[in-house]
Amino acid sequence: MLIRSRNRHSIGENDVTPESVYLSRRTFLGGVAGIGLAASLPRAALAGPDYDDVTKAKGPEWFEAHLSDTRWNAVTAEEKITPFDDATHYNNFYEFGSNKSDPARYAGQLNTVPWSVTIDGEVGKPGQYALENLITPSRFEERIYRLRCVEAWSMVIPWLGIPLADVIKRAEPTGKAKYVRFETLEHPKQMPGQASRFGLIEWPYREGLRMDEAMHPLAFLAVGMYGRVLPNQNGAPLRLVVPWKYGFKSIKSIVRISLVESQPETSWHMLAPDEYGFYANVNPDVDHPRWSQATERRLPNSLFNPNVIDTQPFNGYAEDVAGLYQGMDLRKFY
Ligand SMILES: Nc1nc2c(c(=O)[nH]1)N[C@H]1C(S)=C(S)[C@@H](COP(=O)(O)O)O[C@H]1N2
Ligand SMILES: [Mo]
Repeated sequence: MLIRSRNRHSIGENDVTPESVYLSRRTFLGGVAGIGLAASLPRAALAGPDYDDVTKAKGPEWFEAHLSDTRWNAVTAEEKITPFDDATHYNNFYEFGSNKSDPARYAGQLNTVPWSVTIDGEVGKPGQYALENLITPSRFEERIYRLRCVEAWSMVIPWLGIPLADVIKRAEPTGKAKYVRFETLEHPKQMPGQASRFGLIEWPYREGLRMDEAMHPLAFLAVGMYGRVLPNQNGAPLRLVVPWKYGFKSIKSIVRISLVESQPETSWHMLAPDEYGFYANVNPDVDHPRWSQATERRLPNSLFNPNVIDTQPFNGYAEDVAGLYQGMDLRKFY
């Protein structure tokens, strides 16, 4: 099994900053859950983390009910979790505008309840599924992942959701299913960026994965983050998270998942094929034509503390995913 708690750098009792105490507790819980002993933990420990800087918000009833059976810390990152305020006020979601502050300002207009997702193409069980019916057959998991944008900034976010593979398996892909194609809602009334004449993207926003990428245990469908329902600006009510790829692959507010035979068109690739590839694996050795990808700004940062760190191959998940690309020229398939 490829998923395990990343406690290689587990923190000792003697590190006394509140941050590291916090992290070591989380790493411990992750490790225990990872080897199947969670049932023997005291109930309080199973209640899940308390992200105290978070603006709490209740999700739909099914979401709140399903939370109590979450597998917390299913995957953890060694780094500090990005403050909630940064993760929700520095966003890319062009449906609401192209400035980083636009999604927080305008995404409240998006109506996410009720929500349904069409599953079609090369599947035995096509249909239009209410979001809750798509998600609740699986247990919620918390995945603390690095998110690395192609623009060379990054964050660490605790997502809540289920493995993408669960949804795909339940749809019963046929032998012809080679790729998975995703589509965001198109609704110019609620998504003012789609009504703008200056938009660059041909709506709806679309993304795709190769079948083996989509079935990889790290590929994730998020419905929440920081222990609560997903804020609209982060892609409510359903978004993809593919932690080893540039952020633009992690499509938000998904309404359609299609299993298809050939490689689908994807939004950023359509817009600038020389700059954004279909694969978009995080790679410090292959620069964007206009900037280096060797380093990244880890948020939060400032002029006085730029907080620049080295970018890792596959965003630090090489051990788990490099095998998917064996024999491929990653300069050609960027
Ligand atoms: N539908 C849609 N999905 C999207 C985008 C978008 O503009 N529209 N932006 C992408 C980009 S470029 C990034 S970096 C991430 C940002 O996710 P975050 O705002 O939750 O950090 O969302 C991705 N998903
Ligand atoms: Mo991005």
